[in-house]
Amino acid sequence: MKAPLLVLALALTAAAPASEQRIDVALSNFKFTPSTIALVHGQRYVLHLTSSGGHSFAARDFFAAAAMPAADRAKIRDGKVELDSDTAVDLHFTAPGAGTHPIKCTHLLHASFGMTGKFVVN
Ligand SMILES: [Cu+2]
Repeated sequence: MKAPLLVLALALTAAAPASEQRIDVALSNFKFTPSTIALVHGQRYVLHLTSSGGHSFAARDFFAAAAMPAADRAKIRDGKVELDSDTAVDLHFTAPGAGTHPIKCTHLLHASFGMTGKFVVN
């Protein structure tokens, strides 16, 4: 009687909706940790941004391509999210099609000091 149970378990696994995955990214002088964010097309995520020091998370192309609830899209201004020191912002989204999208901090000289990153969607 084990085989029917196994089939049932596999069927339930396949039918389960994709759950939201959390990604933590820390902004600090002068880097994103991690700097490469790997995503899977169609997967739902919540991006949890935290900052020590004032920084921005600018990813205009990615934000334009990703599906996102209006409440979270409202946190984005001119392609970026601004974070004061010791603050956090959550962004829920569904990963867009495969591709690479740049991330940078737009504060003066921060990107030239190395504060850049990328989304890589597969
Ligand atoms: Cu910065």
